[in-house]
Formats: sequence, C-alpha cells, structure tokens
Amino acid sequence: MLSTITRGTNYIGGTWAAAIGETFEDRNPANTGELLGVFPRSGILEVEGAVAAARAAFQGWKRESRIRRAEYLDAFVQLVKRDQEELAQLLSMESSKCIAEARADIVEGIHAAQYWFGRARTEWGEVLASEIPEKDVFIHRKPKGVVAAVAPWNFPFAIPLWLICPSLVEGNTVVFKPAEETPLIGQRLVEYFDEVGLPPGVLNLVQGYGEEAGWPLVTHPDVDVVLFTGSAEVGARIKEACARDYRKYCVCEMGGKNAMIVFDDADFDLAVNAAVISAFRTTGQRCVSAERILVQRGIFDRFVDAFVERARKIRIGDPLDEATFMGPLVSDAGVEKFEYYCRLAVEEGATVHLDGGRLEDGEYAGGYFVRPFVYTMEHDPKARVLREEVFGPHVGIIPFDDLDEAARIYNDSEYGFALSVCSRDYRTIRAAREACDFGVGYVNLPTIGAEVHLPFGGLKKSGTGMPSAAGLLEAVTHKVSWTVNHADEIKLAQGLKADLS
Ligand code: UN1
Repeated sequence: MLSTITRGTNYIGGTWAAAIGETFEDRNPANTGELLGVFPRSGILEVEGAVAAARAAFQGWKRESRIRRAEYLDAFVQLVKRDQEELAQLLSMESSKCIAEARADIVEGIHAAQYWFGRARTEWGEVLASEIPEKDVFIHRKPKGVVAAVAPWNFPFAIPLWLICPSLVEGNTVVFKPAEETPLIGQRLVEYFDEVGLPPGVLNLVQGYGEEAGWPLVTHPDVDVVLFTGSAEVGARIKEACARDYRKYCVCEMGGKNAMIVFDDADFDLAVNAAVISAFRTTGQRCVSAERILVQRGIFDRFVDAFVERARKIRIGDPLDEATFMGPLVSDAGVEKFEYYCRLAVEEGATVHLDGGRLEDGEYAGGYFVRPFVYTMEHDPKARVLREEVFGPHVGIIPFDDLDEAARIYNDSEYGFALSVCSRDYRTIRAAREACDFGVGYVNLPTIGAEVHLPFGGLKKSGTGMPSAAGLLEAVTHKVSWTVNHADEIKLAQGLKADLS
C-alpha cells in the first residue's frame, strides 16, 4: 500500500504545475478501492504551454554537444538504480503487471537510457565519396525540433524511454504524455530528469486523457515529430492528421494479431512453454502477445491438451505477489472487450476449452481479474475473432497441414507484428521467415522479449514501417547532405561545366 496519495502535477518549462482545472484519479487495477494519485486533466491550455516551453528550449539544447546531452541519461540511470525496487512496486500497482514483469520494465527503461548514452559516442553521420576528387561529401544529422511522445500504459517506464532518450540525445526537445492509466510512473520518470538538472523546457510532462490532452498535442502546429505507441485506431487518426501538416512526421507502433507457428518436429515442451508465455504473460496485454497459436496437425491434439493443462494451472492474483503469473486486466473497458471477444468466438463456431470468466470473489474482489480463454478452430478468413486484437488472455489454437498453409494463415491478418517459429529444421525456420510478414521474429522462443538495441516495429496495420526503440534515430533526426569543395575552382558533378563563358 502507498502511504500517501500522489497529488500529480504537470511539468512545463522546468516548473511543476498543479492542475488548473479538473483532475482524474489513478487507481490500482488489482484493487480499485486503492487510490494511488490524482492528476491534472490537462487540455489545450497546458499543451500550449508545454509545446511553447519545448520550442523555447530547442535552440539552446541543440547547441549542446551530443555527448553532453547523453550524459544526462547516465545521471538519470544512477538515480533510477537508487530507487529501482520501489519503482517496480509502484509500476506493478499502477499498471496491472506482475512484479517480475514490472522489474523487467524498469530494467528495459534503464537499458534504453544506457544504450542511447553509449550510442552518443558512436557513428552519427556518414562520409561518402564524391564524383569530384577534391570534394568531401557528408551525410550529417540534425534534430527535427519538438517531439511529442505519447506512450502506452503496458510498458509505462520502458516505452517512454524508448521515445524520450533518442529524442533528447539527438538534440530535440520533448513533450511527454503518459497514458492516463499510468500517470504516476510517468511523473516519477520526469522527476528524475528534473533531479539531474536537465535544462528547463527540454522535457515537459502533460498528464491527461487522449482526446483532451493527447490529441491537441499531436495535432499542435509547432510539434515536428509524433512518436506514438498504442492502438491501431488512434494510430490511424494520428497518421492522417500528420499527413495533413507539411512539417509533421510520425512513427506509430500499434497492435498485432500475432502468432506462433509450431511444427511437428518442434521441441514439444519448449513450444508449449513458449506458447503459454506468449499468450498469458502481461495478461496478454502486449502488442507482441500471441492470440493465435498455429499447430501442425500431427501434434495438434497433444499440444491442445498440454497447453490447456498449463493454462488451467496459471496462478492468477495480486501482481505484487511473487507467485502470481497473471495479474488483472488494466481496466473495466479491457474486461468488457475481452468478454465481447469470448462471446464472439462462440458465435463464430470456436470450440471453447477454457471459458475466460470474470473473477470477482475473495482476493479478486474489486479488481479486473479474468481467467484465460482458450479455444480451437479451423482457420476461417471470415472469423473476426481470428483477425481482431483482443489485448487480453485470449488465444485460439488453429491447425495447419504444411508450411505454405501456416504462412497463409499467419499473413491472413491486417496486422504484421510478432512471429515465433518452433521447429528443429533450419529449412523450415528460414522458409517461415521469408514467407511471413512480421516485424519482430523469434525462433524457438515466445513472441515477446525484444531488446532495446534492436529495431522494434511491425508492418501493415501494426506500424508505419518505421521501427521504434533503436530504430528511432531515423525518426528524430533529419539527414542533410553536406558537400565541401577543397579545390580553388568549382567542379560540378555529372560532368557539368562550371565555366561561365
Ligand atoms: C509491447 O509489447 O507493447 O518485446 C512492447 C517485448 C518488450 C516490449 C514489448 N521488450 O516484449
């Protein structure tokens, strides 16, 4: 239990600013009776202030050296390490994530800051050859300006840092809007940057709801780059809005209807384990969670039995309890969506193995707890339950005959995010890699577990084709070409004469 209820504030131009209007409550999804904090329900006014502060800080910040800018991240990491376990507990209480996963979220955030700190001393631009021997040709990078970082609640520490760290190191200034489900961990993150003495306006925090604070932020005419992680529906609106503004660039990381493909020859226990982790870790609330497990017919029945057996035994409970494997869903809306898709599966002809009921008694009272929902079904291109993202512990096991069919089913989705292939045959594994449309792929592993130094992003409805995490260097910098002449006369490319006579 938290001893005090946080009175949340915004952080604009280096000043902590209390709510000027209404507030919203932040409650523990495992026990909604527990109030964690009250935060400003910001709107256009606060957004205007934050964007203006970021704009004002930009010229000074971009003139700092890249290495000096990155040193703030090193200082940030030292402070986070001081409070690491406390932060993990807080994150677990606020976000519905089990304590082990909350710890991993903090570790991943530390990794992001360490990665960009280290990367500041590595290559940045490129030196190329010119057609003219006396010319040096460079690709040089410049910061883009003001970045809006709009982050999700399911990785409330790591993902904001994926977005904020490269933005800052490359000389941009940032307005960060945490998800309304996780304002507290968002505020803590910014408090560390304040404590390390980041210059005012370089990083600003605006709390509030997506429509009221997020939308005015991403559509603000003085924001140059929008980095967004969240639902495909919101991402599509952001992409549309950015396309209408000539200066705006966006990277949107959205959902998935990810799948594991398990071949007959796979290590059976490993594949079952990987499937359980892919489907139920984070209570299925990752953009890379697997909601489809494709299993080759030769092992299908045995796999279903083993998977259902494991899923039945999953320990559901308080996320702070070390023995818990699956915490609650994050919100009532999450439970309603989950229940809707459980009903839809039945309507669309699924065979239900675990019913996904809501848990409301005893230790579950007052929390958003549900049981896993597991069904089997032949692939049906018309079944919405096989195509739409649930974002919960909801998984269909689907049989296939051969690799071609598996790849066809895998690709029969508007999304294209995570893939896992379980097989012992390198030919099968390689062929699956070439045939499937994915952004994050795994072999003999779950569909989760990406590391910060890799690009992270999906295709089709899952992304803009521009990966997040390590891939964001490209989004937050503008590449300029820079040609320098060392001769006493002008020599032009393509054989063009510079002679004016
Ligand atoms: C997400 O699923 O929203 O790969 C992010 C992973 C994590 C990040 C997931 N490192 O599972």
